[in-house]
Amino acid sequence: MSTATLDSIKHPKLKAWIEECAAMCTPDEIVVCDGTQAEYDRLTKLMIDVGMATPLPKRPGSVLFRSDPSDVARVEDRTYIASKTKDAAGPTNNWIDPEELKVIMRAKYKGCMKGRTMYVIPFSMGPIGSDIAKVGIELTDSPYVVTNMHIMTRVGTKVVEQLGTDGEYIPCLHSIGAPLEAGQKDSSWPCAPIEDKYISHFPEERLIWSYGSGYGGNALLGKKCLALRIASSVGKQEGWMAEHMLILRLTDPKGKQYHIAAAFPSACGKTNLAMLQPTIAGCKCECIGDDIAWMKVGADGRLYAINPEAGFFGVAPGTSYDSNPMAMDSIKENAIFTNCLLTDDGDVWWEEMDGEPPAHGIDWKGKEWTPGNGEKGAHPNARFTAPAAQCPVICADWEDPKGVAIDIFVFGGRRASTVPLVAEAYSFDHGVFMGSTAASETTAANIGSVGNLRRDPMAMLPFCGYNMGDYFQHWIDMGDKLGDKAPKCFYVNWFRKSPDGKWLWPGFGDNARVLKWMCERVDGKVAGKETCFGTVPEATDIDLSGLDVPAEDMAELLSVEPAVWAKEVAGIEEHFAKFGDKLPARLASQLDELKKRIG
Ligand code: OXD
Ligand code: MN
Repeated sequence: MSTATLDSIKHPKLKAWIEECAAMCTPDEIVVCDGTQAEYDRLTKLMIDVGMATPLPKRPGSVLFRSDPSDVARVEDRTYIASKTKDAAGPTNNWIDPEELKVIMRAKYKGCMKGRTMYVIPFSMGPIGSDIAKVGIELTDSPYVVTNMHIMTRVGTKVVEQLGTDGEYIPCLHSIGAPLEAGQKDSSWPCAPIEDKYISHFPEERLIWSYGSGYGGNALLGKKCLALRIASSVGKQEGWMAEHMLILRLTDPKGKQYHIAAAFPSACGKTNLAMLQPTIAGCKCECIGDDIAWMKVGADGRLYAINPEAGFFGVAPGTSYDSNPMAMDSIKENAIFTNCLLTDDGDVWWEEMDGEPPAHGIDWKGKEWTPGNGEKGAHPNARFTAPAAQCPVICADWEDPKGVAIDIFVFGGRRASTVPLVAEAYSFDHGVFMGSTAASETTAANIGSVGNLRRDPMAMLPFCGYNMGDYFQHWIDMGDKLGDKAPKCFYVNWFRKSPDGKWLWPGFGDNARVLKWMCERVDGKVAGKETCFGTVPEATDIDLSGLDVPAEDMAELLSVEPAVWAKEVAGIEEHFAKFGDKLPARLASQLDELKKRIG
């Protein structure tokens, strides 16, 4: 591991910030991370030696962690946007006055790293040196965070070099909030109780302070905190977009490429779609990113997207060779698993993995487990962390700093009823309307109840760092800027069920059939049927070759019932009312248009 000390940092402002944080948090030592494999290996060994991590002989270079049962997901209730005014944070964020929050958090940070090491992680979101990339510096007392950040971002000395003596960086302070007294035995997942956790963003200062959690987006601060909450606010100011979107490339049988950026709420199959393997002949899909897209208008007036991340932090349960073979192949080695079941032969397992469940294992809580004992083997939000480069279908040019020109935007969510398999928006404004009214049944990616319908505009509800009314306006402004080069917008619902509760659409690789229809629409090759929701395909225009979906299921999947939509309007009105005069007039008129189409 690097033994670099603060002396290696030649950036006076950065050094002063680190020293100020160290004086507050009082770690026993400070280590500046160099991002090398040796550093990764040494930290992993350290965590194995103290019993935090379990090596997995079946997966070379991989380890398993079990978190504290109170620290298993993002904590939206404890996530704050601390802008100067409440209005700047808007009605969908938890707002608190920045100075008031700093007083509370400084008291928590005081001495919080006692008995621990403060790691300084210099990281780049996006290829180092690219003009789209942004540098962050995370200070953390969690070695688990360091190894995860190694995979999820580009960490290293090069980032510090690139900063020089006065480069711009986003300061990210993180502590698990569990100081160690001399002689005190550490727990295998130290963290603070839920009511002491704070995941705080100061968008005006471009600053992140996180305290009390060691899990995922609460702690790996490059991901949700920087690349979405802070970046969305920076993007609004600078005229670009930071979105909760996967990016994929579809190549048709003639070799024509289409780039698709798709927004779905957490744990709704973004990673599966990002790595989709088409079940139809001739179409090829490759992955560029599975969670976040940063998009800027290029010199040719088109919208170019990069994946700012370097790895996948995917939901494990439900991932299998059936649902996502490419993810399964990405995690054969050099992966970190969190809250999965440990099998007796040193492998991991989770619900809905291929084949029979193991006869025995140790569950995510560290208890003996057997199938049918009434407990989940893996937590529903158990995760794998794996380098994107290990994905067999990662695009050869996924790190091209220029990015890829987006042809298609897709919005969606989990809806058992109401929303058809796919619909195309009538215009970019209508696409923004579809995205801004997107609704989905809640999942385990956040602590809270699962299965309730919530409006999750552009899948950004937990991730927009400013007033969502202004965010909608930003989308409309970007559409105006892009004009006829704007991506075409679609809405999908892979999760529609029959009245007796059976899935109507097979999903996964068969979703390529829907993507194919979208590409044909972009090229003006197929007609569609106008409905109050949008243009839906004729059942015969979806390529169903080799697939056995009964005609009545297709009819149900593509049906849009005006009477059902009339009820949906009430929910949309309630949702829009939250934004008061921040609701763009053009979205209000889109709602009027929808009402007129319903009749
Ligand atoms: C994620 C999430 O981890 O959206 O990507 O929760
Ligand atoms: Mn996500």
